[in-house]
Amino acid sequence: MAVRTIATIPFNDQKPGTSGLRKKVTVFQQTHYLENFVQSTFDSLGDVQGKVLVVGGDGRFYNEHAVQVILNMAAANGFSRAIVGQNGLLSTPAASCVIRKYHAFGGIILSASHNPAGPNGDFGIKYNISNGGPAPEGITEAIFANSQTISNYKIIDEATISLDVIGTQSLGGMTVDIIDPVDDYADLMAELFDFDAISALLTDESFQMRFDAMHAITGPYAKEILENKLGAKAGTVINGTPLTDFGNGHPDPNLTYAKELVDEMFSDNAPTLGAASDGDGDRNMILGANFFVTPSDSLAVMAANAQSVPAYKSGLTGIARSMPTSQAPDRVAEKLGIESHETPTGWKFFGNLLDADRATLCGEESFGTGSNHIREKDGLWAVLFWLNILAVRKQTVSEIVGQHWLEYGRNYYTRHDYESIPSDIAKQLMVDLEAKLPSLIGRDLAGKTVGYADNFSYTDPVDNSISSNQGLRIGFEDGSRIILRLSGTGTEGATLRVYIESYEDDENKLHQETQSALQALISATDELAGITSRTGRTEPTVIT
Ligand code: VG1
Ligand code: CO
Repeated sequence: MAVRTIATIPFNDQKPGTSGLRKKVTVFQQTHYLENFVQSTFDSLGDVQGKVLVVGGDGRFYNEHAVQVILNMAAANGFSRAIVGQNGLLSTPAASCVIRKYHAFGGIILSASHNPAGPNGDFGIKYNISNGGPAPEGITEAIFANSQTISNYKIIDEATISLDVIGTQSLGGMTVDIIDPVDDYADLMAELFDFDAISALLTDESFQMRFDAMHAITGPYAKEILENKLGAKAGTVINGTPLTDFGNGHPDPNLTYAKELVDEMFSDNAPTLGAASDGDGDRNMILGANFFVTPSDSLAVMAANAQSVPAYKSGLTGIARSMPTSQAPDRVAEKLGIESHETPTGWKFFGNLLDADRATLCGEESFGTGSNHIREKDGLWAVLFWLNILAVRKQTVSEIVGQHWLEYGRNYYTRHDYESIPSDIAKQLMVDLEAKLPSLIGRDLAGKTVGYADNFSYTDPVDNSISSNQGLRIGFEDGSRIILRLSGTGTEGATLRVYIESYEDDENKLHQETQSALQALISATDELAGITSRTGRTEPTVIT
């Protein structure tokens, strides 16, 4: 098949954000738009002749079309083999697993995670490197630079692969292997966890579990692993058939968007464990009966109980969390005498720490937890980790977290999101607040003394690369923090994220309602940054 070189001109908006390039489907549907980004990606990788590429996505609208285009371009650019999930599907963690297992050169993941899907929804694309993790900033910057000067791309004459047929096909000299999207991932999970113990728990009459796949990619993974392999009762997995528009939902596993699950978990007959995952399967929410585990606490509890899980029995080398994630995991690291790391938002910053074995568990407040088993956050892995802990400790979720607070104290934590505010207002708010920061140090705010106030900058301890402008933070002498940053994954206006944390170790104050416990800091933030006065919003769009 002939390789064609197609002339094109740059689009000025192809800068990858926190997790790849995310735009409206209609933006991706512009002539050459997808092709430009794919060629810019390939051109940032050096010689790809003879290399292996993994391709798959979360199954949203435009997924299959994009997979066909990418395969035709990969063949034209000289890749020798592509490994593709059946029907173009691979959850983000499964893609990471497959890249590592088959020693691929890298992978392209098609996902806009939890952002709504469908013809009027969002689409996304990102490149992962050979360790299975998101491309570091050096590569994403090179991709953007290439996209600004691109003048042509390479593609073979239109050819279509049968994505539904497992097995080997050939495309313009490139081998295409269509694999089962679940098998490799399910095998890895069986290696990490005590499946016998989890199975005994799930088949116990007194134990009830509900997993909400939110009409997105984790349905087939959860059904295979929880119901088929581990014997959970049929119906444990709800909304388990992936739909190209995610059933018009917003598959973000949090208290607002996972409403069906949350309603059941806060009802009189609540199951013992509730969990949900997001559009591409890398996020997780954990709930007990009438109890919500914050993602920050979840990471801390997992770290403190890691010895219950076969893969982590021999100990953790360190724990890494993103900067806005609460400091609860740091306390566990301190007690275990292991390193703790604070990185900018986005999983790409954990890659070096995991590769250098300086962190075993990682997490973000945005419902992301993971470990060195792959290089992405991993929703079902986190659920299996909790099941393994429950199977060993034989206590409820709320008992386990309650005991954790008694031992370590509690980091009250909330995130307030203000979505779709005009970009210029959001940017000005950040500029003005940053200008105020130096004058805040030493001052009293919400009855607490400010210890530091800055714009977070991170120096990677492994390769010494510096990532600056990663969020404004105001830290108090008692450990409380206020953090503000703008989202790097949205596709409409700007999303302002406000993260608030305080620490409590008085035994009698461990069970307050979160928003009331943090009220003084919440009000102080509004006053300081002028959120209501500038945006006209009197309350956040989403509170997690
Ligand atoms: C958000 C989260 C961040 C996460 C990223 C990708 O980024 O805050 O923690 O890594 O989404 O997650 P931002 O820039 O919008 O705050 V996923 O599940 O959307 O791939
Ligand atoms: Co996601």
